[in-house]
Amino acid sequence: MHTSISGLVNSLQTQGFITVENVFSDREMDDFTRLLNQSIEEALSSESYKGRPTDTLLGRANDTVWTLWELYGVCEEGLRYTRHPAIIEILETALGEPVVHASPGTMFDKVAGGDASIGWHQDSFFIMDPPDWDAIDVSKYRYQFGHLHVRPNQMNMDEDYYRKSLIVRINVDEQTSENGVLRVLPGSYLEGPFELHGDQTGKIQSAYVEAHKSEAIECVAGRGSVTFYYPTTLHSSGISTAAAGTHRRAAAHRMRASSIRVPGWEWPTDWTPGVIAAEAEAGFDLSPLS
Ligand SMILES: O=C(O)CCC(=O)C(=O)O
Repeated sequence: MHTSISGLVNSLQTQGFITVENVFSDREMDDFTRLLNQSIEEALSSESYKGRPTDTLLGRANDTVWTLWELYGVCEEGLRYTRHPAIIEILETALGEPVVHASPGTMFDKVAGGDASIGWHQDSFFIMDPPDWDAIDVSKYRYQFGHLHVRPNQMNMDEDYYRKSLIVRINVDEQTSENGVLRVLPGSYLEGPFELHGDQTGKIQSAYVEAHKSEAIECVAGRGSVTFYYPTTLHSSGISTAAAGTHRRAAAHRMRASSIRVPGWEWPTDWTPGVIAAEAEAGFDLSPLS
């Protein structure tokens, strides 16, 4: 890598995000695209796919498929792309210890003609299980694929747990201003979750966005690059105005420091990568990085 790992991590900790170009070769991204297409086609061909209802597994934008939830749970062969040595090294250096999956990931595809756009938000939840399902009111949480999305004000935070986890976004296609690139507000992750500022209605976050939106950065990135960001980095993305047929795929998952424990909650144990620390895999073409 041209830039040192410590330089990258320093920039990540200052800005809240970084993009590392040329992590994957075109051949690797061709293969990942094939796996993603195969999962979507297989899911579309029946009402449920690998135990998940297709209509909740796939999200639509106009007549395009724009999200594939539970990405690495259903596209098992794609998991190896999360094990690239450079990805694991950056995560372990930034989080200071071995890392495990905090989410099975989602593929986001801004297909030209789709109307998918996302307003400014933080990814301020953890996917967790209660020790006793009968002891909680499930309606107070977002329930998805057998687990709960637990928000910062629904857990005891004796430190900012969101600084102990990072989103990894594999840019399977080029990300451009025209095709619905991810936008971020640099440094916003340092605010922590806005809900902990007493912001139950979103007003404080909106005021922050208004004051800082002129500083927004478009994460324009090449095919095969990887963007890392802290979950409380404010981010958004507009619709694609690119030429017909253009895809803008990105595969995003969250990794956490393996030692974090949230009092009163448990990490899901039904998917091995959420339990066993990730190790770098061999077999990647490391030449694009050198
Ligand atoms: O890929 C996108 O356009 C949006 C992704 C996003 O908002 C998220 O990962 O939370």
